[in-house]
Amino acid sequence: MRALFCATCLSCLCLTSTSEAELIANWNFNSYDGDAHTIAADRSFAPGASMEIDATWPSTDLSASTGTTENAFGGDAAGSAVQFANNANNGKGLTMAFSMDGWYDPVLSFAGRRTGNGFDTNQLLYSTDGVSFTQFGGNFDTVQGVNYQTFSFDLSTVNALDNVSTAYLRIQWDGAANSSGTSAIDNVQIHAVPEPHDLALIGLASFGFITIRRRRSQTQKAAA
Ligand SMILES: [Ca+2]
Ligand SMILES: [Ca+2]
Ligand SMILES: [Ca+2]
Repeated sequence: MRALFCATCLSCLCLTSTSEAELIANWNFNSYDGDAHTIAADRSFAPGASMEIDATWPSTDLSASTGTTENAFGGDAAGSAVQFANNANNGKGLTMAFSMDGWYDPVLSFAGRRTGNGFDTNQLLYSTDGVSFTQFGGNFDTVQGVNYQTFSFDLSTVNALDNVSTAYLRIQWDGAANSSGTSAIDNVQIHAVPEPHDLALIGLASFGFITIRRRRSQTQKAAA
């Protein structure tokens, strides 16, 4: 009974030690050329995390704006940010694709800012197939100003994203008032929690069980 209890304790300890969220994808845009629609992640736990700006968004309405260290990961320089412009693009956006295989409870964060006439009625959407998207939470505003602010979205309640081979997060811009309206984002980070390794748990629990059995048998021998 005691052995079983201790084995359970070990399992709990193991679960606790692996429950820290870790970075699984990150874009700092410091090498963004101001035109490209496909932007590879600067850091990605599983290779291939990518950001795709809608093909219908003209390159002339994309630019490399001044970046920021707000929400920067690992001491990244401010460098550039990607800037989206023009109310003609209201309703278009960008989609990030990344692996959630072995991960759960994703959290998205980024630094954002906009001009007074920029995109102020934006949506975050998620998908597990890249085709059918569901809005997460209400509309959000990237807040007018020169200074960037950090925006964070905790998607841990969206269990459909847990452990999927490819998860999709989409930022859809809307509400720009005229052609000079812009929003810019920098330092996109996606964190998630690693799934506990079942085999490791079983192994550790067994180890605890054997150790306790051995200790008990030694105690019994000493008492005899
Ligand atoms: Ca451009
Ligand atoms: Ca940057
Ligand atoms: Ca979850």
